Amino acid sequence: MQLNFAAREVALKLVYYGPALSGKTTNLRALHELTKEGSRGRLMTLETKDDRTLFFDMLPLVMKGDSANAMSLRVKVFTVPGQVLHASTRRLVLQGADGVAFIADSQLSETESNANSFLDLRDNLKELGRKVREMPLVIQYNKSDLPNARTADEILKLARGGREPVYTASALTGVGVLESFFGLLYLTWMRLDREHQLAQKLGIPSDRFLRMAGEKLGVGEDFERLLSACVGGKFNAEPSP
Ligand SMILES: Nc1nc2c(ncn2[C@@H]2O[C@H](COP(=O)(O)OP(=O)(O)OP(=O)(O)O)[C@@H](O)[C@H]2O)c(=O)[nH]1
Ligand SMILES: [Mg+2]
Repeated sequence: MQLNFAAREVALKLVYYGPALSGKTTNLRALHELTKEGSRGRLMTLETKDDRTLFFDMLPLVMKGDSANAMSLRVKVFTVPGQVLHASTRRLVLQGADGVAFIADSQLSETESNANSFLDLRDNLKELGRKVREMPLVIQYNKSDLPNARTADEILKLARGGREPVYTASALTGVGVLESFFGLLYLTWMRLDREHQLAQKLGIPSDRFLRMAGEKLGVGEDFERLLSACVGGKFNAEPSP
């Protein structure tokens, strides 16, 4: 997080992590589509010819304060390149992250690459002197539309076995994209508020945060619904370590 009182701005960094081809870039494209012009900047993507991210993607979002004196919230959403060979780039992108969305591939055949990528996330955080358990984290099972995807029952079992909010998604059509994003944004906000009294600094009470963020991003959604859209239906904003 960066707090810049002179510019009246708080900047957060969210990172979409996960194995190659799980749909991280696709999530960012959908997020870009679903947010309104004026609150979103240009989506930067850098890909090779087969949809593979070479370095990273980045989508800047801004939630402007209501008056000249009010603080604005700027969120930069990054993706890492999932291909194994880009390990050092992933660590670079992960640096300074305030929250992570782990985009897993729902296909049963991808179980091992999901697990390997999660270990890679843990190792990279460790290298940066941070712990995966202490990072605001949501898990998304993407590509749920594919025929060999895990069933809802299987994902529910996985969700019950962990502390993090879990979402199912089909990012190609935008399903589950906002739910995962706002889940992560809220989790990150709650954490930073506990550590840095963000609500007080920005003058936004935490119970109004999500609604405000949604309005500024032009997302006309019922936020109770967004939060309860995680697998199992109960959003845990303060997962205990
Ligand atoms: N059927 C289906 N295909 C998807 C979905 N999400 C992404 N894809 C496809 O999967 C391929 C890879 O998607 P990307 O978003 O580029 O994957 P990535 O995670 O950014 O991959 P790297 O950059 O290599 O790490 C593309 O052809 C997408 O169109 C989904 O929900 N369902
Ligand atoms: Mg990509």
